[in-house]
Amino acid sequence: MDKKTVLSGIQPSGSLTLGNYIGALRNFSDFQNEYECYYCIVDLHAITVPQVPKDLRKNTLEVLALYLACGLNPDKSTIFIQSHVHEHAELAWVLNTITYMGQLNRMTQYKDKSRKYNESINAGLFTYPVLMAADILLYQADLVPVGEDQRQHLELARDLAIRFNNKYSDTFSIPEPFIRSTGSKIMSLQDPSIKMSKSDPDKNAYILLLDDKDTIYKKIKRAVTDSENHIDYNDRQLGLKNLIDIFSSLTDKRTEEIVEMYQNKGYGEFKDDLAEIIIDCLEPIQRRYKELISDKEYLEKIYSIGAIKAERKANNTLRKVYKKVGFVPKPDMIK
Ligand code: ATP
Ligand code: LTN
Repeated sequence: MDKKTVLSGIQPSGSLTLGNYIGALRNFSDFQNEYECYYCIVDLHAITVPQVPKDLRKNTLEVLALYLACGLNPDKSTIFIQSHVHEHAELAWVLNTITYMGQLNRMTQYKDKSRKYNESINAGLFTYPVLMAADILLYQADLVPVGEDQRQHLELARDLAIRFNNKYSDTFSIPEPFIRSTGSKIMSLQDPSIKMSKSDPDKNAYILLLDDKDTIYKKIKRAVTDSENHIDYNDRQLGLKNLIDIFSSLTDKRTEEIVEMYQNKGYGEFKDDLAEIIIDCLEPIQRRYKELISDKEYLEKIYSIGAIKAERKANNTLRKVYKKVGFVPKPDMIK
């Protein structure tokens, strides 16, 4: 029987956070043995908000090295850079023509980001979810591991696949999100009502996968809690709830177990232990990352092979799409 397909992507819009890791990246390697996997670094998405070109280039390689350091195996998964496969932008164009403005207007990530970057809102930020649908549908993905914040975008990708299939005949697989019940939305350490985000201007709001031990320790110590001085997991103590979620995600202990463990203990002891857990989890990743990031030749080899493999599959889908919408096939001699 044919293997099912998994696809996901992360933007190289900054250094990756513990939220990116718990919500998305740490799940990626779990699929490698049973599924045909495609993991991309979505640089076309990243330029929908202002980027400094040399930082974008650096962050793209950093995300690639972190993919590998977190266990992605290039012999099993296709790992590539989105802008190397031109089919993404081309399918996005076709999908734009079957997307309703009203649907895009309802997207909460667009609303949030347009508020945040109110001086430089561009059309790309508005059509961002259509490009994401193209990423997914080009590879006929069945499953898309993401954090909770991407659920609405996944719904749009499904909707566009169904609409295209109904209009032109069966073309795309209908993708499902893979979102875990714990850890799918890690919140800011400074404001537990908003999600931890790599583009937060407050550095204390997030932990980076590449933060050193002291920084991790300090950031956890400074994380906002409350004055109840009692360890519990509820919606009144949101800061603490978020820290317990992080603890639970990294240890596989249930939240009730953690509350029980710290019953007669203070926040200080809980935070010390949590910082230790995060440091122990990130230490091997950072070690492997350091080796990889200094080997530019190896990284180039990985993304070159990835681009060739990805393009093969993407082109196959795009050719079908172009034919179905009525474009004249390109003659062999100019392919
Ligand atoms: P930006 O701040 O630039 O918008 P981001 O940190 O939100 O970026 P993305 O690159 O857009 O991250 O997301 C990559 C993956 O990480 C997505 O699957 C997303 O759902 C997941 N993710 C991002 N932030 C969190 C979080 N705080 N908790 C859980 N998952 C997250
Ligand atoms: N939109 C996602 C990043 C992203 C993605 C994808 C995730 C772009 N294309 C395809 C999964 C599949 C985000 O903002 N986190």
